[in-house]
Amino acid sequence: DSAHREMWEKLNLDLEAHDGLLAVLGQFYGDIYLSQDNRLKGAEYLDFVLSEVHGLRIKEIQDARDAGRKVIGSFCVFVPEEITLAADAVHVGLCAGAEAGTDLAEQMVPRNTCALIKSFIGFKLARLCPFIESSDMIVGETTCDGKKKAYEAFNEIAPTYVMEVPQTKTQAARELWKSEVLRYLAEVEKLTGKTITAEKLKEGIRIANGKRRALQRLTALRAADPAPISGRDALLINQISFYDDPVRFTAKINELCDELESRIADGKGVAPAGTPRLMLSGCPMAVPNWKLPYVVEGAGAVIVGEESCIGTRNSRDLVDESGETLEEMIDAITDRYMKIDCACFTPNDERLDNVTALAKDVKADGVIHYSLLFCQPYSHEALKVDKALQAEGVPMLSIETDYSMEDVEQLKTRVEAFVETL
Ligand code: BJ8
Repeated sequence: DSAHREMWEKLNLDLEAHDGLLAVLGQFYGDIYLSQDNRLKGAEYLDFVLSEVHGLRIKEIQDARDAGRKVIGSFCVFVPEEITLAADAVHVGLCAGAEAGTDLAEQMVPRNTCALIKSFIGFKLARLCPFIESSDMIVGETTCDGKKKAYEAFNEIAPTYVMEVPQTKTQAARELWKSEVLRYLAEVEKLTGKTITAEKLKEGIRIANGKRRALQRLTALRAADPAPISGRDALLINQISFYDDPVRFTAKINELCDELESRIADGKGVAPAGTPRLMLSGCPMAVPNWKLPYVVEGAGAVIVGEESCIGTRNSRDLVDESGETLEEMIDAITDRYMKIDCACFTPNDERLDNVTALAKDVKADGVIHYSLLFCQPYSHEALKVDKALQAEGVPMLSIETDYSMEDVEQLKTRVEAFVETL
């Protein structure tokens, strides 16, 4: 409507290109989401949030800014949301999952850069993302080489604060990470003009853990056969967790889980019992990257888990809530984030344990490993994950792709062939 257009204009979006993006997104959403059978009642919340992701949610964020709150945008689950929340700031994810702006992005980063990086740079250059334009601070991090170097370039168009994420899990690495957590806390205090007290941080930890607990509950319920929720909807829930207000999100997802529980009690699901169950593992799928789930669930399988940062890697570990002093809570936050098993770490054997454990927990018949083209860390680990799963008797299909739709038919053929062997 016109109020939204006025808001987008103020944010300096390219209105025409943005209209085009929303039209494509709407079409996609209709084809991939609204066409599903046996959808949950709780999916109305997902449809609403997605339809208003650039509308009402941005309006809320602008209202928060008008009331003096700051907005912090990040690209990685290493940026501690607890600290953002403790300063009464809004924490949003900026990763992007669409091809828009790729040509522009290739003027700033090499062509052989993964689609996720090209997408966020492209969204900025093409003036398409109201979240980037609403951010008072953008936080990058030293994870993979692609991102590290991309933030240097990105910094020229959007000032970017970079956190140094260590590459190992040694004691020295933990010390480095703790000092980075403290440096982030100081930066957030400077940005917001607020002092982060023990009480405020405790509240931030409680809110972030609440969100994780709701997602953990969802993960556990997906072990049921028949699967009570589609992989597409579960992925969307994980994607929305980066955009919506965390307290509202937690309440809505817990309601949705109540609905799942009664479905399971009634023996109902989105696909008949015995439908092949697949788990995805690998790179994050940022909104609106629904390509692979759409292909997989179109091939007669159902997705029952996502081992990725837009999935269990972001919800598996809680921050210990027993700390009372600021120092104790900072230590608890440091330790929780050091458990993240991103492929950027070396060695990263705990990921192999986590993948095999999750595959068992959600009763997956097979795993599809998903790497974005040109993603070194996850492409390498695909080989290790395959071996680890083989040892457990779980078959795996390795897929490398990007955001383009050109390989959809080829992916279908491969996934269908894999599903037939299960
Ligand atoms: S903690 S997974 S969110 S870095 S796909 S940009 S790795 S070349 S996204 Fe990630 Fe944080 Fe790790 Fe998670 Fe590089 Fe690979 Fe691209 Fe990637």
